[in-house]
Order: sequence, then C-alpha cells, then structure tokens
Amino acid sequence: IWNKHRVKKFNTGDEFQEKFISHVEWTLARSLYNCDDLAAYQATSESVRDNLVIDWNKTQQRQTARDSKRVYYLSLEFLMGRALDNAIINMQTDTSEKDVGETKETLTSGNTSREMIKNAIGQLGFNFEDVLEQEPDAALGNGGLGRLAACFVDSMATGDYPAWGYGLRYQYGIFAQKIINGYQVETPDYWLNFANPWEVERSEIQVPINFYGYVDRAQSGSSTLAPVDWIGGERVLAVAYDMPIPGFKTSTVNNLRLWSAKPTTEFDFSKFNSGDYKNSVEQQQRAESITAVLYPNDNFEQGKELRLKQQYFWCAASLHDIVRRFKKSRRPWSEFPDQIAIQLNDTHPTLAVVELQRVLVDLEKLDWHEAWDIVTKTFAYTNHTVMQEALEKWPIGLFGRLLPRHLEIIFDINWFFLKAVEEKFQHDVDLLGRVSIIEEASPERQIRMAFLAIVGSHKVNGVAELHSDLIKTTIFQDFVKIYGPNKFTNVTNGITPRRWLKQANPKLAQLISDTIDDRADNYLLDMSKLTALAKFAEDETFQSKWNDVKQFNKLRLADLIKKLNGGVDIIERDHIRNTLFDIQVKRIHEYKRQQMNIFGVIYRYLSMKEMLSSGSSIEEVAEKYPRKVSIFGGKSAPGYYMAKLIIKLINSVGDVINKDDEIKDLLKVVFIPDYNVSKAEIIIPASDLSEHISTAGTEASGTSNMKFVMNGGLIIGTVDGANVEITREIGEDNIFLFGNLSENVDELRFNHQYHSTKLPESLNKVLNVIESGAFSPENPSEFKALTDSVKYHGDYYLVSDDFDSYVATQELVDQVYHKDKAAWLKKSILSVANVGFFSSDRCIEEYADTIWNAEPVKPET
Ligand code: DL6
Repeated sequence: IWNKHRVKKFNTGDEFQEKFISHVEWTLARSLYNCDDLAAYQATSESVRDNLVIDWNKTQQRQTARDSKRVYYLSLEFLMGRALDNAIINMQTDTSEKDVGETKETLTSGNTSREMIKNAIGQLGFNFEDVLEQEPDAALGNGGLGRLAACFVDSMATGDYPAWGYGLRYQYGIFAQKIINGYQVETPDYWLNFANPWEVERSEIQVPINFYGYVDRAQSGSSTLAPVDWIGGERVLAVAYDMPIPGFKTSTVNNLRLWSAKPTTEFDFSKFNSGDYKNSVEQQQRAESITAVLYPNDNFEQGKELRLKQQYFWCAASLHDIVRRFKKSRRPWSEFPDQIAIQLNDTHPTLAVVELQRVLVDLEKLDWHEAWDIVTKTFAYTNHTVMQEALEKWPIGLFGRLLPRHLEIIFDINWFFLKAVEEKFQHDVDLLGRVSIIEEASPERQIRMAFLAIVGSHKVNGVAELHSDLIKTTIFQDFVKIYGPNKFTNVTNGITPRRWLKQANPKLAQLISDTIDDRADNYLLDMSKLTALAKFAEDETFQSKWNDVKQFNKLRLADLIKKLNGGVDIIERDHIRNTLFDIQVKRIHEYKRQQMNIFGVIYRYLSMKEMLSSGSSIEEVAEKYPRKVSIFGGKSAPGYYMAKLIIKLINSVGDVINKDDEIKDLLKVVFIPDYNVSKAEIIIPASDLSEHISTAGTEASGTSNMKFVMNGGLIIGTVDGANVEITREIGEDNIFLFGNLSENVDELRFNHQYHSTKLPESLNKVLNVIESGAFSPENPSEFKALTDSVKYHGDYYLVSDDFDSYVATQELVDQVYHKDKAAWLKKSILSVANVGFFSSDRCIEEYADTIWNAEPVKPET
C-alpha cells in the first residue's frame, strides 16, 4: 500500500538546486558565493521543509475531514536528534524511483531522493555529510524514555495514525558534557542559537495558564464536587511551536507540538502604580523560566517546584488544545473517549488527568461522575521504571499552593477510589493506606503520581515482558487485586529502523536491501522480511561483505574518537579488523553497572600484567587476552555523585592503560564525551559487542540493546528488561547472558545487609588495586565511595554476585570473536535477521489495537 501514497518530493536535482538557491538568496539573504556549511544546512532544510509543509497541511485536513479517533502522546521529553537526514530518508517512495527513470537493476539504493539531494548539493560545492553535521541535536530528553517518544512519533506517522505529540520547547536541552581531567563538567546546550528550520512558531496559538491563587466557592457552596472558580494568582502564556513529523513512504506528516512559556501582556498595575515598575517587569520575565531548561535527571525525581510548574503548564496547554479541537466537532461530551486517546509517557503528564476533570466539572459543568467516566476512558499510562527513587511524589503543601483547585480534585478522586476499595475489600484494613493516592508521609503528606495515573487510566502498561510482570507483582500489586489483571498489560518497546538502521548504518542497509532483493527498502516497514537474511548466515562471501561493513563502521568510529582526542589516535588503526569493539553507551547509573564493566577491564589488565611479570611473552598474553577496546559514553545527572565518580574512574583507568607500553596496545579504554543521538548513530553501528548489564529487575526495557542488535552487534547482558525478549527472538546461541536472575535479587540483597559481603577473589583484587591509588596516585582514596559501596555498604547493585560470571562470559566472548570469526558473523547475521519484532512500528500497532482503539487514516492513493 505504501508505494501508492504520493509523497511530495523533488523530482530532479535541478528542482532541488533551484529551491536551495532561492532559500539562500531570499530566506537567508545571502549569495551563493557567501554561503558556508551552516547556511547550506539551513537552505537545504528550508527546501526539504517546503515539501513537507504541503503534506503536513494536507494531513491535518485529511484527519479532520475523516473525523476518526485521534491519539495524543504526552511526553515531557522528546529526544529527537537531528531532523534533516531523517526527513530526506522518509521522503523516499517507490514511485520516486520510477520518476527518475531508472530501472530497478541500475539502482544501487532504494533511496533515490537522498542520493539526488546529495549529488545536487555536491554540485553546488558542498559535502553532504558536512552539511548534515551543522544541525544541532534537538536533545530535549534524558535517555530511554525521551528517545522512545521520538521513535514513537516516527512510527505513528509512518503507520498513518492521526497522532500528535505534545511536549515542552526547552531552550536548553540536556547539558553538553565535557570531560576535564577525567571529570564530567556540564555546560549549557543552547540549541536554538541559529534559526531552527524544523519548527514553526504558531504565535496565534497562545493559551493562558494560571498558577497559585485561590478557589472561590461563593456561588457553589461548600461542595468540592460542584463547579467552582479558580482565581489564578499568576498567569503565563503557552505559545505553540510545531515540528513536522514525516512518516516513511507515506505522505502523512504528523505534528509534534511543543509549548514555550512567555509573559502575558497583562501588567501588574498595582505594582506599577506603587512605583515598583522594575519588579513588575521582572515578575513577567520569570514566566520564561518555565520552559528554559530540561531537568537533567534520568530515573530520579527531585520534587522541585519549577518542575511541577513545567508539568502543569504543559498539561494544561495541551488539554486546552485537545478540548478546543474536540469542541469544534460539536459532539456530545460522552463521545470524547471515542474520539480521543491520551497516552501518558510515565507519570510526568498525570496532571492532565486532573486538569481534564477540572475542565469538565468546573468549566463545562458536567456532573462529577459523568466527567470522571470520560476521563478514565480517555487516558492510559505507561510505566517506565520500578525504582523507588524515580517514582514521582509531590508534597501536598507545595502542590496546594501552586494548584489549589487541583489538590481538591485529587482529594475527591482519592475519596471515591478509596470508598470503592473499602466496599470491595472490607477485611483488608491496611489496603486503604497502601493504595491511597495520598501517602501519609512524614514530615508531610505526598501525592503518589503513579497511583493517580493508575486510578485515572483505563490501561497501564510496562515496557518489556519482565518489567510488566514485575510491576504487577511489586509496586502495583494491590492495584491488580483491585482492578483485576486485565487493566495491566505489556507493550515491549521498539525503535525506528529508519533512523537506527537506514540512517545510522547506510552501508548495512544497502547490503541488506541488495541481498534480500528489496531495493525499495520495504523491509524498513515490514521487518519480518529480514528473516530472508538467515539463509546467508553461513555463506562465506556474504559473511565477508557483512564483516566489511562492520570494519567500515569501526573506522568511522575510530575517526570520531581521534577527532575528539585532539587528532590523536587511541585505537590502533592497522589492527582495527582484529580489535573487538566492546561498547557501553547509556546514561551513567549505578543500576546500569558501568562500574562492573570498568572493574572487569581492570581485572583483565591486571591479569595481562601478571602474565607478563611471570614470564609469559606478549604473544601468549595476546592469545589469552586478544585485542580489545572498551568504549564508554554517557552522561551522569549533575547531582549524582556516584555516577560522576564512575566517569572519573573510567577516565583514570584509561589514562593508565592507554599509556602502558608493556601491553602493546592489546587493551584500550575510551570515554566518548557528550554522548547524544547523533553520536549514537556513529557509535552503535561500530560495535562488535555491547553491554546491557543492569542488575536483574532494574532496567525496565532498554532500547539501545535493540539498536545494537539491529546493527549486527552482539550483546553481553543480564536477564533483564528487553534482553529477555531479544534472546527469545534471536536465539540464545546468539547472545551472551550471565548473572543472577531477578527472582534472586531480594535474597541476595538481604544477605548483603545482614551478613558482610563476601567478595570473589577476582573482584577483591580489583578493589584493592583501586584503593592502592594505582589510578589516582595523587589521591589514593579518590574512589573510596565506589569500592566501599561494594565492600561495606550492602552492594545494592550486586556487583560482587555477578562479577565472576561476567568475567567468565567476557572470556567466552573473546574466544568466539578471535578464534571462530565465522561463528561470530553467523550470530551477527542471525541476530539482524530476527530483530524485526523490535521495530517501533510494531509497538504502535499494539498500542493502537489494545489500548487506543485507533485506526490509521491513510492518504488517498
Ligand atoms: O521505556 C523507555 C526506557 C526504558 O527502556 C529504560 O529501561 C528505562 O530505564 C527508562 N525509564 C526512564 C524512567 N524515567 N522516569 N521516570 O527513563 O525508560
């Protein structure tokens, strides 16, 4: 079906060049002779965007005309990365190939649009890759949750779902990470330095948002259920900025609406008249701080007032928009849930539940119960973590000051909920306290946002099977009892193959499409087609081509590392073919256990040195510990001391190992600063092995595991998150699993707590060497907090329990990689052949069928 959709695109290179030049001259007011790479990027983006705009408008018209159910994806984070290359790739059509008059046989790639633009830009004197490099990452997210939202909007457009994303337009995205003397230093990422061609300011869409103030019930009497007036004390405006989200091989272009805060034009005349002009202006200016910065925490909530302000600002503006659109249809309110599905990406948007209840009761004057029925049928909630420190709670004092009417509504929601629970479970006296939305905490009661999200939604899902089972047996078990198991479901995460295969790894994409005879890249829409690769898994010629692609990608990464290292190679270029690239890139977190990885590296290094000092030759050492580079990347939350210490340890270990001539470059350690989406696109395709080694039961899903597999990298991992389903899909022979299982974690932790931790010999040796100051001679106790956490503080992340099986599994990896390359390549090919399940297109279909009850709105053919 997809090849019939007409996508607006450039028919010829000349057509593109004409557009490009006119944007250089008219939009940028420059001449072609005075056009640098940045200007070329802007002109290219404007040109591509012109085409999208037409489809963007048509999509909106079509979706309105068909009047089918709409989906709204509310996410406080959208980690979009760059837009230009993705937009060009998504403009690909089957018809475009015919239009340029080439036969299938002469095409080297399905993506003629991209090739054509690349050539056309080349003819104008620019290098396409350099032009793409000019685009700053839109890094409006922290990690997995935000990148998932970005993959989902891509898949929703690709599947032609009438679906919008709603988020915040932070002026500063996630900070840029610098590594100075081995330490993480955060610097601001002002990504809007130059005009952003990928957004359109909708200055006509401005929603007033109130905070503080009081509830006036002069007319409604004492009942909190009756409509009341909330007299806001502070008012700011939410201004809409829209980003086009083009689907792949379809003319559907959906919308991502991001809100930006700005002062109202209303002025505090009382302050002004009393001579306090400066203060009254300052107060206005404060409005902008609401969307100034993304909170840089991943899997951790801090409970700051500004964060709550962000959340309400965004939820209220989005709901206002959604309700306004619904009201245009003139349908009765009872049809609201038939027309609208709202997905809460974690608990951050839970205030939308309360806001909709407020809008329906206070503004639209619906009966409380009628309104609540509409609300609960509309919302669904995705949980992304079981970790206590990441579960949002708001003290009622702070909450009530900022949102007095919403606090009342929450109390009432809780009252009705608890009443129903009490009726059903009269004998369970503790249950009410356990499930109450209001936690009786000291020093102050708190609102449990996850519980509010469950009560306000008709479905709750986890993001991988193990995780979805865990939420039912741990943090939400009482709710399963109350609502029954059907309210709780699983939708295993996925990733978009357009960005994470086609865009990140063009060589592999090319080899795949050539091999499975799918030059039009239809496999990027139907990933089951990849299974056709399986029959080549043992074919020597194919394996060799497969390996060449990997080598190309490894060289590309080595170039990046060299550039980041001031032009000096860290990895021996001549040996890249037989160097195992072992990569762990993700947020730095104790539960993800980068510390275990670097302890393993130290152990390897010590073992190599021991061999040498006991008389072994370097060849013998190389036989046991073949050539390898350990690559790390990731940001720590600025206030997360232990994670920052892990970063420092990795860098310090690298300083020692990389300079040690005795081991003859057999082992290297690299920390890539400022890991972000566009670096990931270079790093991931280069991996031979990647590490997904969280303590069992802590990583909800992980999505980089899927990205690495899709790029032909093998995984070393624990039985955690989506590793479980990855194993099922690709086969247990093709993944290196190790470590304890989640069902044993409680007992192991208990043992650590009540008996002193017994370290394995191997780990003991590593920790002693760290404590001796071998990696921090000027401050031998520098890493004490890290070593102590394993030795004396209960080893919460169970490094000591998994260390030996981790090391043994790493040795197995070495054996296969270095001794049986054909077996390795076979595993790699079979992994890609069976990775199809992890396309985010599959996730979106599951959400649409089982949670949203939404249908695609296909463009006319
Ligand atoms: O579901 C996306 C992603 C998972 O893949 C990761 O396993 C999980 O850690 C992450 N969770 C969060 C939680 N943040 N909050 N709140 O980012 O979600």
